Amino acid sequence: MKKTILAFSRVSPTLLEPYKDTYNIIVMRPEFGDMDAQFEDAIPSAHGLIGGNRRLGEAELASAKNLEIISSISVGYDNYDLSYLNGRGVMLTNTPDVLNETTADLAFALILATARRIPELDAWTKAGNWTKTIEASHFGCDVHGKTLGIIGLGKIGEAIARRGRFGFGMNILYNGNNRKPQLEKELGARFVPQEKLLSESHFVCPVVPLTDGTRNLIGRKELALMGPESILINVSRGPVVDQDALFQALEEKTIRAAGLDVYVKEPLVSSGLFKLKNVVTVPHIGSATSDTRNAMALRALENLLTGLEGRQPRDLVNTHGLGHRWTQ
Ligand code: 8YV
Repeated sequence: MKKTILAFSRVSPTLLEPYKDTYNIIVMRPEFGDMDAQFEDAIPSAHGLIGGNRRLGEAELASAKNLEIISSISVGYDNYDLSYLNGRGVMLTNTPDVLNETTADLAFALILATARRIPELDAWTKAGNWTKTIEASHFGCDVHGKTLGIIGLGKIGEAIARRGRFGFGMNILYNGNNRKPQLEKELGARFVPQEKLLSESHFVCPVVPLTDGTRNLIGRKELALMGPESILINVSRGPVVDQDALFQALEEKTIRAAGLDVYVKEPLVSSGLFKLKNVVTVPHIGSATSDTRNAMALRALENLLTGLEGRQPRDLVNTHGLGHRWTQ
């Protein structure tokens, strides 16, 4: 009996083509109609899912009696109800590593864009306002030599820190669950209490997964510690930051600016943030380059096929949650 693979978000048509003789392949596409309806129609037959950007838990998967594995094309897996998947014995895999550098590039794009007010001054110039030499009111702030504070020095945080240290001669402060002595040696990174990081960093960058422990990690108190010369950069998950508190801090200029790639609600069609000049907003593009998204899809495909063949996938997230099934 051929197992069924459901691609529940847009994947390249060529990704699964080579496997159509081995598996029944269903690829959801917006042009085929309502995506939720396509998912509900296809999910009862699916043995393996591949895709991203869709919340999946009991409500969505109760009818998926054949489901063996969800291969997420993402490094974050807060979209998935892990305890439900563990109870069902369903494997969940993600795509770590392949997007670290691309996401770190985006973080630095936001650091530079906010510091030097690029989007604001681009619009100002294009509106024909540059009629005389610019003045102090158009000045930004430096990045080189400043202090970059990273909360969560994981793989992506490390890539950001490297850019800061070796690219811009920045001083690196970090906080998080784990000490990184090698990075302290290599980058001169200093582990400091979060309060010190927030009060001493010119750029504050939370790079943590979204968990109950990191939700609203940056709230009113933390923003108040940052001060009027500091800039918040968020390329992790929107709910890591109290977005209402951030709006107020930006509006009242109790922090200098923010560069945001992620939001509490996505997609974000309208927001008070869009009216503020001291915030740069981009639409969750951290991993959004062709090369990286292709690499992620291939990594997810490898995980999916390995799991459907009954072997342990490289990027199994819930190894322990599946208990006896896999020996570590
Ligand atoms: C996904 C993301 O990469 O990888 C993640 O966790 O945040 C996203 O950028 C993207 O949505 C593709 O699924």
